[in-house]
Amino acid sequence: MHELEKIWMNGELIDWADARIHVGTHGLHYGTGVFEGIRAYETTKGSAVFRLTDHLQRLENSAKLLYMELPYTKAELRAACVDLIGANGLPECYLRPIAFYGYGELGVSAAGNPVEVVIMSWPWGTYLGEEGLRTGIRAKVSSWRRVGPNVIPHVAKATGIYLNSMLAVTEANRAGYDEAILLTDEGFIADGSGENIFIVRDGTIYTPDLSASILPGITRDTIIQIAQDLGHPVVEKTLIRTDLYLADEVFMCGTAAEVTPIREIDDHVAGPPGPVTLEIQKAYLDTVRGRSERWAHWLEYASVSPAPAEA
Ligand code: PPE
Repeated sequence: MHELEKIWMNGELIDWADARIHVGTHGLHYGTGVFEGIRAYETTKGSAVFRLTDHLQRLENSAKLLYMELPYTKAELRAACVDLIGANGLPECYLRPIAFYGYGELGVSAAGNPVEVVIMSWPWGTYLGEEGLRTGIRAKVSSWRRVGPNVIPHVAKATGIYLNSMLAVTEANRAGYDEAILLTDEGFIADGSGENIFIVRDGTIYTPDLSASILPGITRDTIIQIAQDLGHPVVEKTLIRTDLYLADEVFMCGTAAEVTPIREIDDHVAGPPGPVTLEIQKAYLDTVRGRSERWAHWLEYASVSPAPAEA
């Protein structure tokens, strides 16, 4: 991992190497944490964090679903993210706020454990490779199903739920594919291990609705709005596996993955990235990089002072 200078931990900016926790931490044993993934982009107006407040709102929602009370307000966490970017001096980075039940009592009930809050930042290049972004990736429908809404709340970006994603992506990678596509327990299309999914057919864009065991992705929401604004009809509905195979275009999206085309699914060729995918990918990158006035309200700026001159 590319280490930076500082990590924000429980209200303080501390040195990277000092951000440690005890092995008896509740979240380590039971996956009782919630987190976010946020990107900051270097723009002509400085470091712009994309939809920071929306990500922090989702963090707050995720905590609520885990009966967890965050010891910091959204405004405090927002300031912490901005301070961290400034302290690390890297205008283009990935931010990872995480809140988890800490060290106190072991036993499944989280009661009696403090809530620890940490924010890391580091440079994260493309999620599925530079080439994947340009020419598309190969995906495989996973034999692992998504957890249902009454198993673990999939609306929460909770650490423990990612065991499901880890199994799926590992299986797909071992079979020679770049990414997994997970189905719901009922067999409908849900999402990727770390992305939401869209298909294009006959000029309409489709994506699974929020009841399909998916994370309410902020990139998903962004793309729905951008696509509609560009004049494309977008329909959120239940999709079946064969919709993937018969689609004109398929792409995945997420903070880390941005807009990644899919060129092959289960050995069915979807083809090179199509015109709608490429149009949306460009519009998304223009938006996050501050080149679109239309969506300028989604950018929240952090100031990064230039590195001090060498003495
Ligand atoms: N579904 C899942 C399962 C998911 O993990 C993500 C984010 C999304 C959808 C897209 O959500 P959003 O980022 O709000 O558009 N996955 C994060 C990476 C996970 C990882 O650590 O690896 C991310 O993109 O930051």
